[in-house]
Amino acid sequence: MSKENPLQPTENALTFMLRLENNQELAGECEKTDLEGRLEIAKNMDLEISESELRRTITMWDYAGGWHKWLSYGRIDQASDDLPDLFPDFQVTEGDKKDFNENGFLILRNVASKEEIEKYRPVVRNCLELYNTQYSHEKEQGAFLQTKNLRMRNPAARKFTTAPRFGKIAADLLGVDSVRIYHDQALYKEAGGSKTAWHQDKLYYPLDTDKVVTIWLPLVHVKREMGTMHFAKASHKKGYLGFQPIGEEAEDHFTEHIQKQGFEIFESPDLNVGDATVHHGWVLHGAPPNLTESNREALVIAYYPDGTRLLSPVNVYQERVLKYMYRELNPGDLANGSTNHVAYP
Ligand SMILES: O=C(O)CCC(=O)C(=O)O
Ligand SMILES: [Fe+2]
Repeated sequence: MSKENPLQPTENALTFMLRLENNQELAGECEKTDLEGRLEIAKNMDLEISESELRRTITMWDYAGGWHKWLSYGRIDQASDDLPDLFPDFQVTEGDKKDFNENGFLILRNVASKEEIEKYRPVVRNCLELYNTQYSHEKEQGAFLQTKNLRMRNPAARKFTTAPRFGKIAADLLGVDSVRIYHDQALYKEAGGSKTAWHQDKLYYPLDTDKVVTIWLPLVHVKREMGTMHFAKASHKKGYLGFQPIGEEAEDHFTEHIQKQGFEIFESPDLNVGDATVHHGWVLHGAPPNLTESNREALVIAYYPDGTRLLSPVNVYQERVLKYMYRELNPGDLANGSTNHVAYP
């Protein structure tokens, strides 16, 4: 991920967004001005925020979908009517379930048709173009572009990321009747974009369950050199491996850990449009840089069982998630926040 760590919002920007939500008069003032004016208003409230901090915070943390109006970009209300329904008609086999439980990841072929993915690809691209904050023209090399919570942006994106086809795959692999979406995210590794360090996803999630699964769905044909994922086989069985937020340090730490533990590394093969990989919340995973001239376009969706409860946060990331994503809830409550849609059934 980029050096700035795009997962990190700033407290000031988050505080400003929450105040706008809870104060109509202030929101009215902000509506009358432009981005610069809004940053000036924040400054007068003792909240010093840079434009890029505000953009990044809104891009990554706008769970309810109401904050992006504070960027100059506006929003797109793309309709969903002419987009294909992705019915829950993909069969996960008993062998798939066994492999997933044993290894902590899985390659699934043809979860969608090429036509289906091609219809949705521009929808995801639109969201990225409007909301992403770190385009490569601002950098020397290609960036790793991340835009979260597309389902909150417009009906077209929602139809894709909340599709029951993907929800059923998650439910079947977790062995539960019903799943909710933790988040969805467009992850575009531009040509030259850097590697994804080894990490465990569940580190960030204040959820009282080990049953977390992410579907990683490429929107273009991806070759190994573009940065398909790699996994440390069966590492999910060890559970939490320590506070190692994604970054250079975690990369070094886990590289050594993998060697010591003797975990076999599985490199995901080339994936066709319509294929996907799936990984467990505790499995160690990462991806190489994009060494090609094309963008590696992918969408990821993370799920957990409906009925899961919230944990007391054990790190700063989980604290933020509780405060800003599950904002109407407390530790011990069911993790059924209004933005965590039931994706299946
Ligand atoms: O796309 C990548 O390179 C990383 C994705 C990832 O870590 C995830 O989906 O959990
Ligand atoms: Fe991950």
